[in-house]
Order: sequence, then structure tokens, then C-alpha cells
Amino acid sequence: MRGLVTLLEANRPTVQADDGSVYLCYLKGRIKRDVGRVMVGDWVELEPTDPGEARIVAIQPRVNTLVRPPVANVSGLFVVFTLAHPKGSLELLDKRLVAARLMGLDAELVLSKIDLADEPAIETVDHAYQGAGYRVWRVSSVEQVGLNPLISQERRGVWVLTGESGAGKSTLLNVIIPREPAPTQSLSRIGRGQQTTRWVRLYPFRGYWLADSPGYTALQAAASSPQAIERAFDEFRAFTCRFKDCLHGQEPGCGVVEAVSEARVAHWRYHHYRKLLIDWVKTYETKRR
Ligand SMILES: Nc1nc2c(ncn2[C@@H]2O[C@H](COP(=O)(O)OP(=O)(O)O)[C@@H](O)[C@H]2O)c(=O)[nH]1
Ligand SMILES: [Mg+2]
Ligand SMILES: [Zn+2]
Repeated sequence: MRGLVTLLEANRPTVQADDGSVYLCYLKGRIKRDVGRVMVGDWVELEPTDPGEARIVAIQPRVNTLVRPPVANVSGLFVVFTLAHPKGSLELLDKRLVAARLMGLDAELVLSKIDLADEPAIETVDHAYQGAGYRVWRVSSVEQVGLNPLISQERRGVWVLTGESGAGKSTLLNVIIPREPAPTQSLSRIGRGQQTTRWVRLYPFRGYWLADSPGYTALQAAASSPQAIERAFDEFRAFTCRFKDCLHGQEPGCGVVEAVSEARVAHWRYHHYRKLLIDWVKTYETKRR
């Protein structure tokens, strides 16, 4: 039978089979040698051995893998971002969104802790990212505001909560999936690189899977070209440049630069775009040397 690895605790995979039954599994022989470690998110073939136990006999090829948290076959990301307490970095946010795009993942923006943030600041960020083509959800997990629209949205596959430490990921998960609570960070510990969630675990949720991830999440994806970075900024599509391959720098007749000057594109998004391009060129030149 087929199943999904939902937890890998102390190297023993827990698998939920298609019929909903759950098995604590082990790997044996060739599979163990050839494939090595399974990952949370792997689709596997299993053979029940004892009640509640099964042997994994095959692992299906992975579509993609995240390293932090370690999850395979990811469909989408909730990028959790807070404007207050502690205020998140818009640059890190944009880097995450670009990395998601380069990996071909869906991404939705969760503006968290809206009970603590200024309304105009929330509005500015919400507007910018909706304009960039993202679904934006404004939530307060503590006051339980805005959660219904977020959870009612139809999704498929495995979705991972990502974002800076202290953004409110674990708190959000605790309110939308009632269960034994994932540990949240006391505010005094934020920023010390504390790992409060130990194992990645997938929870079945409204027709898809939600990953509870370790405290520190990161996305790494290298762009193959400057154009790949440019394409990750959807809001640029609305403007026309004189040159078809315009990268919106010093080129004459650039519609994007004009849009930035008219505040029709968020200035920080443009600024981060240019930084990513410059970083890309630096990396490229280092590699060529
Ligand atoms: N006021 C308020 N505090 C929140 C909210 N969500 C999370 N927090 C607090 O922010 C801190 C960090 O949250 P946590 O979920 O651990 O962040 P994580 O590192 O992203 O998992 C905790 O002290 C939470 O209680 C919220 O909606 N409103
Ligand atoms: Mg957490
Ligand atoms: Zn341009």
C-alpha cells in the first residue's frame, strides 16, 4: 500500500497510508542501503508486518526538497511575517518569496500579530504584496482574527510554514490545528537561535497537509539567470519598457523605474530586486574566476 511519511522521530518514520491507517515503519535491506534516509513528505510503498507496524519497501522519486525544515514534495509555503514585536525584515521576506518562486512553490503571505501592528503599516504591506500577485492573509492568532479566510482556502499537497523566528508560526499552527501544542518561544528568547520545535511533522488539514517545522526555517534556491529573478517580481509585468530584455536598471525608457518613482511599485520591492541582481552577478563572477 501507499502512504506518506508524516514524521521522522529518532530515524523511525511514521507513515499514514492512503486508507488513513498509521504505521510506525522501518527500512530494510536494499532500500536502506540505496535510498538512505527517508524524509518527511516522502511517498512510500509499505508492507504491514505487525499491528501498527510496517516495512517501507520503496520510496517514490521526490519532486523537490526543502532543507530547513527537511520536507520533501512541498507544494506551497505560508510565509509568516510580522510588522511588530519583533518587526520582520522585508528584505528577508522578499528573499523567501523569490526563493519560493525559483523552486516552483506556491507562496502565500501571512501578516501575523495584526493586533500589535499599526493599521497603515499593515495596509501598505498588504497592498504591495497583493499587487505582486500574492494571497495575503491578515491574522492575529492570539485574538483569533482573520483565521477563517486563511484556512477556508482550498489547497493541495504539503504546505510549510516558514518565516523568521518569532514571526508567529507555531502560535498560528496551534490555533488552527487543535492538538498538543507546539512549543512557542518566549519573547525573551527570540533571536537567540533557539530551536523550540524538535521534529518536523505533517498534519492532515482540510484536504492538504500542514508541516509544523523547527524554529529556524530557511530557503535556498539559486537563480539560473538575472531574468529568473526578474520574473519573480510579478508586479513588474504591468509596465512596459523600451527594451524587451530590460532589467530595470540604467536602461532608457524603463517603465518599472518610472512606476517606482510614481509609487506604483513598492520602493522596497524594487530595491530588493536590484540587490538580488547585484548578488547574482557577484556570485556569477566569483564562479567564473
Ligand atoms: N499579540 C500577539 N502575539 C503573538 C501572536 N502570534 C504569536 N505571538 C507571540 O509571538 C511570539 C513568537 O511566536 P511563535 O509562534 O513562537 O513564533 P515562531 O518562532 O514563528 O514559531 C510568542 O510569544 C507568541 O505568543 C499574535 O497574533 N498576537
Ligand atoms: Mg516556532
Ligand atoms: Zn525596465
